[in-house]
Amino acid sequence: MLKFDVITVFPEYLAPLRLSLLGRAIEDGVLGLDVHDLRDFAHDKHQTVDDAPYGGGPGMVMKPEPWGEALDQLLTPESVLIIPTPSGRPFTQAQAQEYSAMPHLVFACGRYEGIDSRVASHYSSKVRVDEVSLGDYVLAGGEVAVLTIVEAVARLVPGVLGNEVSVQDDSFAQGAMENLVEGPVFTRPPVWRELEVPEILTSGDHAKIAAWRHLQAMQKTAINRPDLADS
Ligand code: JCH
Repeated sequence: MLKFDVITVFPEYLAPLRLSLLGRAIEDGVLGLDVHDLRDFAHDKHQTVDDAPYGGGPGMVMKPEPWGEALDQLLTPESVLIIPTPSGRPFTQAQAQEYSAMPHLVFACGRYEGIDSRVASHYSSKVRVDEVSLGDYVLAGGEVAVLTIVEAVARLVPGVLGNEVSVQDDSFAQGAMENLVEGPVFTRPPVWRELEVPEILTSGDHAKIAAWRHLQAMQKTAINRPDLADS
């Protein structure tokens, strides 16, 4: 069973993880999820989690001590500690696949200007620590990144999706669709607001349909994702 632990100063931010697909998987015991309030690990009267940055500058930085208390309690040698940050390595589908086979993922959600860097340094000698970025834009904290990463990982865990083949040919899935985004998809009705479904999709010629879909995927990739280039 893949267990997720999330540490945050806004536990309610993670509530959507209990809806829909993931909520069912948690209920069924296919996934585990616990969300922890960082302030519960701060022992001063005001449960302080932030302080001014050494060296000056704007904003506040998260103090290391509450993180140490929380992580000492939650991490085991089998855990991976994932820290969302705009300065992390870009999160990819390949990484989602790797995480989906692991037993325990612990997420540290920063706020303010981030977490004192000694937290990542300290735990790097004990467990795998991945600093990950969702993309080149700045969020207000790690929570939304964790919603994204947990959803991307959880749907790859056998028994979560319910439809095991449909994860195979997703855009970005490694293998099946080599560096292509998915082309357009259609369902009933055959005509909607004068727009017709491409005739080939109703032809019943599965080889032709596959070739057409591949061409559509290549065209959409060239237009929307020239960075995926080559094949
Ligand atoms: C985060 C912030 C200015 C951080 C605090 C914790 C991740 N891909 C991605 N974008 N943004 C994040 C992210 C993750 C965790 C935290 N912030 C806000 C603001 C910073 O440096 C100038 C750093 C943002």
